[in-house]
Amino acid sequence: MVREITLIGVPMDLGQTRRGVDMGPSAIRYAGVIERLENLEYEVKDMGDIKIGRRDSTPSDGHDNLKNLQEVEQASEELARAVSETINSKRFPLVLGGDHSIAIGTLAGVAKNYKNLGVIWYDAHGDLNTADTSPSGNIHGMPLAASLGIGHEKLTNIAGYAPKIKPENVVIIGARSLDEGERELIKEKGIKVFTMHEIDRLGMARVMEETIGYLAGCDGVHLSLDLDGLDPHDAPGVGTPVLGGISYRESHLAMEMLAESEVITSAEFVEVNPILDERNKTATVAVALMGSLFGEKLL
Ligand code: Z70
Ligand code: MN
Ligand code: MN
Ligand code: MN
Repeated sequence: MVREITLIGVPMDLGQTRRGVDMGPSAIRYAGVIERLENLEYEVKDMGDIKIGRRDSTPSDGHDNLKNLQEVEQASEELARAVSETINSKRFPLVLGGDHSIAIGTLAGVAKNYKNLGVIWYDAHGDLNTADTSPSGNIHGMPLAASLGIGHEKLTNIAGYAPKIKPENVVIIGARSLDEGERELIKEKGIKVFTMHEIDRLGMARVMEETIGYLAGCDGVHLSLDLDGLDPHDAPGVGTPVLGGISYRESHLAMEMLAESEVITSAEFVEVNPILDERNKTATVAVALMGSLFGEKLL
């Protein structure tokens, strides 16, 4: 693992309609992310936050089912530049959200630096909607589709190229709330998904072994971790809690196995909403998982 980490905060809340997720980066910093990583002997630089536009500041101009499209597009371009510059200076980009729409910009910045990027999408949701299939018009339900080159050109073409990733290089872990259009896309593209059913049946250790094996041909692997992948008992501070999720312990095991395999080359932790949280529990869980991802050991 690269020993130099750059933190990039993205106080984005325009990809969905609940307020408060824009405070996610602050909550994660308050939970001690820098100290946690410095204790593991990383050199950590916090570059601060990407600027986010105002909610509903532009008319929808016909993009009826893409809320705040213009502002999401602008922030994604800026984030993509920051992430790519980080990788160019041989540092590990650790992106703090913000809602999951930020993955569009993160992946735009990451993928241009790899020939065959893998992605682990740790989430209760597939985030595989487009304006045509989305039940909500919320762009945070679309970033994986956009990164695959599917959806509105303003979202698929961030940083001037598309697609960012290939369907055969994606693994979704923790899915338990998929919309009909997402199910169809998963089947059509043959995307690898470990739903909660497979996690319960196989156990997290086997799921992670298979995930790491499945992505073995990739020259980099991005971890996109939505805190709602965890069970709401363990991570209550998220906008869209879904019962029956991945436990705190299973999540630590997953991060520890990723650390041991040394496959992860960039990461983001998203959807932390301190307004909906219990005493900053979810940000604290996020930081604890980062500890394991970056090599913290129990003994
Ligand atoms: C639903 C939609 C979603 C995150 C909720 C929900 C999507 N499939 N994504 N929370 N992170 O509106 O598209
Ligand atoms: Mn437009
Ligand atoms: Mn998500
Ligand atoms: Mn989600």
